[in-house]
Amino acid sequence: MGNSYSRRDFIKVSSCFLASSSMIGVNPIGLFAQNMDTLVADQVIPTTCELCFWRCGVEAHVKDDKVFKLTGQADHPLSNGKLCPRGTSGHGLLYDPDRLKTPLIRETVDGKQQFRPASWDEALSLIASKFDLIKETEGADKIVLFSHGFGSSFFKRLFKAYGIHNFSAPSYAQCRGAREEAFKLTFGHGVGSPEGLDVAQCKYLVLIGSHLGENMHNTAVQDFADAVSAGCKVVAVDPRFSVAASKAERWLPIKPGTDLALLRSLIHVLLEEKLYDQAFVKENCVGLEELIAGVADATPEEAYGLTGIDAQTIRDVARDMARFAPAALVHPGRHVAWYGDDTQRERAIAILNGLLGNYRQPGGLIHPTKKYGVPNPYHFPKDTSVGAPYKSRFPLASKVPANEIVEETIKGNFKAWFVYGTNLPETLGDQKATLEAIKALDFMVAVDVLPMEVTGYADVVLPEVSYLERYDDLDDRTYRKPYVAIRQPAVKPLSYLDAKPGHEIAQMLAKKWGLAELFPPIEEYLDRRLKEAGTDLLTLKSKGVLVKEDNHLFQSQGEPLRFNTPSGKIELASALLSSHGFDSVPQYTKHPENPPGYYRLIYGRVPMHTFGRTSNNRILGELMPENELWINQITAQDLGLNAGEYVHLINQDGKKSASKIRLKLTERIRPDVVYMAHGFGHTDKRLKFAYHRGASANEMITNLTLDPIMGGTGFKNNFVTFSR
Ligand code: MGD
Ligand code: SF4
Repeated sequence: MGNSYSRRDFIKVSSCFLASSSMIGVNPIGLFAQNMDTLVADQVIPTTCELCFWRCGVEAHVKDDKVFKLTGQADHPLSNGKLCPRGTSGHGLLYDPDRLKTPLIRETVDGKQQFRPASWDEALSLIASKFDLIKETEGADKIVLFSHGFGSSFFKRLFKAYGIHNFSAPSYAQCRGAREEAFKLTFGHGVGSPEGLDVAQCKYLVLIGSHLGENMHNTAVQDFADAVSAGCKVVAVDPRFSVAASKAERWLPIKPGTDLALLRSLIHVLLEEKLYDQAFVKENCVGLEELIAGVADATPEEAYGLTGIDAQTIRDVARDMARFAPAALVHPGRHVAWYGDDTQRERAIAILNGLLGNYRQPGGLIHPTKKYGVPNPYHFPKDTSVGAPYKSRFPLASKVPANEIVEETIKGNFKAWFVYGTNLPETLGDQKATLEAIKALDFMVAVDVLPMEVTGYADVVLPEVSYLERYDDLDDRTYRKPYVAIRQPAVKPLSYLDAKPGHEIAQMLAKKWGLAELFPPIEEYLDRRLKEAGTDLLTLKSKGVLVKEDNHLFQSQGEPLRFNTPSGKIELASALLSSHGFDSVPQYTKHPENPPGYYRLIYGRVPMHTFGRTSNNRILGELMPENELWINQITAQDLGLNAGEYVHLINQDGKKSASKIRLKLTERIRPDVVYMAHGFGHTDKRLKFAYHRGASANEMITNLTLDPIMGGTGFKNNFVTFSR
C-alpha cells in the first residue's frame, strides 16, 4: 500500500478546518442556558438520546431553528418523563464550537504529515478504492469495523454486503462481555442492555462494585430510587463509599480484587445453612453437588482474611438475602472488565441468583424477549465469498475482543480499520499497543462528530452530524414493555458545517461499490419498515415512541422454566467450562498486591459524563470541568499531599500522566486505593475545552489482565504513585 499511509503520526490539525464559535453567530449555549425556562418553543420534536447508549426518549424544544432545551418523553419506557444530566445537555454537543467541519485527508507535504480538507466525493472515493485494493490483494477479511453506538447500524449492513465481517466494539472485552458470557453459561442467555433486572420491586439488593447513581443510566437509577423509597435494603460492596453506599444498609469496603472470594463465601453459607431455595434448585438447576464441593473451603472466616469483611457480616448478608428471596438480587454490574477472572466472578453472581430462586420473579432476574417487532423488508445480502471472519483465540468469546484485533494488527493480520464513534486510544487500555497497531495499518478511517484523539491518527476523517440533526434506524426493543422509537432530526444539520448523517455516508459509499440499491432514501426506508408493522413514519415522528402492553415478564403459576444451556437447566457447575479446561465452579486466585509506595488505581463514572464523549461539552463542563483523584486523607497526610493540590500520576511501569489531576482528600476510600472518573485528560488540542483538563485513567492502564475464557481486558491491576 502507499507509503504515505504506512507511518501514522498523530496530527494536530490547524483550527482552520474546524467550526469556530464565531461561525455560530450567537452563543446558543450561553444564551439558552440563561433563558431556558422563559423561552417558548416553536416546536417540540421527539427523538432519541445518544449521549450514552441507554437510548432514552427525548423531547427537543426548538426555537428559531435552535434546540434550547431537552426533556424526557413521558411515554418512553426508558425515560418516563425524565432524563439524566447528560441527556438534558445534548445541545452542548450540537453547538460544540470544536465540531469537525469537513472531511479531512492525511497527506505528506515536505516530509510532514498534515490534514487537508476534502470534498465528500474525494474522501469516499479514496476509502472505496483503498478498501477495494485490500479486498482484491489480501481479502476483505483484513478490514475491521470498530464501532460504538446505534448509528453504526447502516455501516454494518453495508460492510456485510461488501464482504467485511470483522466487527468489534469496546462494549465487549472492555465492558460487559464477561457478564454476558457468564450468564449465558449459567442461564442460557445474557443479562442484556438495558439489563433484565426487576430492581424496582427488589427488597434486598447486593451491589458488587456497581455504583448506581454515579453510573447514571436513567431508568436503572429511577428503578433503584423506587426500590430504595419502597424500603429495599441495599448492600454496597465497594472499596469507596459511593453514592449507592450512602443509600445502603451496609457498606462493605472490600479489599479490591477479592470480590470473588466474598461471593464464594456467600454461596458457601447459603449451601451450608440450607438457606437456598431448595424446591427451585431441585426443579431447575444442575450441578448442586459439584457446587457444594467446589465452595467447601470458602468459609466466611477464610474470606475475612482475603477480603477484610468480617465473617459475621458475611453470614448476616447471606441470611438476609435468603430471608428476602426471591425478591433478593445480586446485581450483575455493567462495566465488569476488572481483574481477568471476570467471567468467573460473574458466574458466582449468576449462581447466587440461581440459588435465591429469583428467576422471573418480582424483584429478581427477568428476561424480556418480546420486541415491538418491526420487520425489515430490505434485503441486505451478505457477501460470504471473501474468506472466513476472524475467529477469536478465546474459546468462549461470542464476539471479537477489541484487543485481540489490536494484537493481530500488530502482527500484520489486519490492514485497515474503519472506526465509527469510538475513541480507541482512550478506550482500550494499553495505549502503546493501540498506537503500535494503528501505525502498522495500511489505512484507517474515523467517523466522528468531534476531533477526538482517534481522528488524529486516521488517514481519512469523516464528520458526522450529531444525533439531534439526523435519522438513525428504528429502535425496536423492550424495557419491560416492547416499544419502537425514532431518532429524527430536531433541527437541520448546521449549515456552516459540511457534516453528514451516517446513513447518508453509508449510502454514498454503497454507491461507489455498486451497492446503491441497498439504501433507499432514509424516510422511505423507515416508512416502509413501519408500514410493515401496521403504522407509519408520520405517526412515529409525531409520537416519538409506540409501546405494546404485553410482555410476559414473570413466571405464571405452574409455568415450567426453560433455559438455553447444554443441560436445559441453570448450570451451578458448568460442564462446558470444564470441557475447555476451566473451573466448572468459580475458584478464587489472588491478584497482584500494591508495589511499595503505589496505590491501586480504580475508576468509575460520574453522572454528568459518559466516558470521554462528553468532556468537551460546555454545558456539562460547567457541572464538572475536570476529574479529581480521590485519596484517603490519612494516606495523603502521610505522603505530605494536600487537598486541591495538582499532581502527575506515575504508574508501576513508569508511565507518567500527560496532565495533572487535582487531589480530593476523603475518608470515603480505603487507604490502599485511589479513584478517579474515566474520560478526562484529553490530549488533542482541538478539543479546546477538554484539552488537558484532569487526567486520563486509560493512560495509566498499561497492564491488561486478560480473561482466559472470553478475552476481556482486566484494567484494575494497575497502580500509581504521585509526582508534584
Ligand atoms: P468514548 O471514549 O467516549 O467512548 O469507549 P468509547 O465508546 O470509545 O468515545 C466515543 C466517541 O464517539 C468519541 O470520539 C465521540 O466524539 C464519538 N461520538 C459521539 N457521538 C457520536 C455520533 O453521533 N457519531 C459518531 N460517529 N461519533 C460520535 C467506551 C468504552 O471504554 C467502554 S463501553 C467501556 S465500559 C470501558 N470503560 C472504561 C472505563 O470505565 N475506564 C477506563 N479506564 N477505560 C474504559 N474503557 C472502555
Ligand atoms: Fe441520554 Fe442519560 Fe438516557 Fe443516557 S441515560 S440515553 S445520557 S438521558
